[in-house]
Amino acid sequence: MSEPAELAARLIEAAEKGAGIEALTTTAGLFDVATAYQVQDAVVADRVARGLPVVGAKLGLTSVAKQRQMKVDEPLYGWLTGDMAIDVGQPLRCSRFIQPRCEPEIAFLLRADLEGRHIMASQVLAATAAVYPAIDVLDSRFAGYSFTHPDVVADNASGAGFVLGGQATDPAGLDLRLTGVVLEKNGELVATAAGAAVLGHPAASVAWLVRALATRGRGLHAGQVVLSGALTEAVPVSPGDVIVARFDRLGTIEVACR
Ligand code: 0L1
Ligand code: MG
Repeated sequence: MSEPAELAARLIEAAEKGAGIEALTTTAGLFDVATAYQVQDAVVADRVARGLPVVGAKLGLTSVAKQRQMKVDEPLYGWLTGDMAIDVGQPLRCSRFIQPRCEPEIAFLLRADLEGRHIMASQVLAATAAVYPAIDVLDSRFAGYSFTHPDVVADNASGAGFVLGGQATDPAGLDLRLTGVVLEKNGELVATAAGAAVLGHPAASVAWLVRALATRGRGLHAGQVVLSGALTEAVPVSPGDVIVARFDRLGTIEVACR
């Protein structure tokens, strides 16, 4: 098996060239999830070294449907860097990506640090300044999204971009399990779901992340954004597409692809 830094270099090069590569587990031998997070760390460290700071985190594979599809029973996480943020009203420039996909998520903006092995959803909600409707923009560095669980962990959970909607909502008094979403692509209904699709409760998903980070001596910080996981399947996008996610109570988010 190659060193984590060498595996990370392959992913960084794929992103820079805009060309998908074969799964690392196919071309470089099998590696476990712990090693995969070391590769991810090296990918993210490279971005930070290039002046692209970490601004938050994301969870993936949080729905039972997606876990079954991937034959795993664990979610995964990755990191959001400043260059991934697409402001509300800005277009999603597809040429920046290899094979972009969009999926609707509930985003948490933290007002307090969160760390510890015993954090639960209630503590996540208490540490949250506001929740937002969000679009997670995925872009696997593996051709055709063909990967194993360790591969996609190494690839920073397919993280590529994110958009936060323009409406901030205090989660107090909201039951995010019941927050419905209607996903449309080019005016056509694509999927519907509710917040409970995300590990039973989007705040429980963030709590899982905090506990997972604690096993590595890490945590989340005030001011960071956390994408709690997709409520629906991701939809492929190309120039000209318009993605709209209508959330009950949280508002609507629209992304125009160029
Ligand atoms: O945000 C996510 O759910 C990423 C999960 C990784 C699998 C994928 O690329 O769909
Ligand atoms: Mg996602």
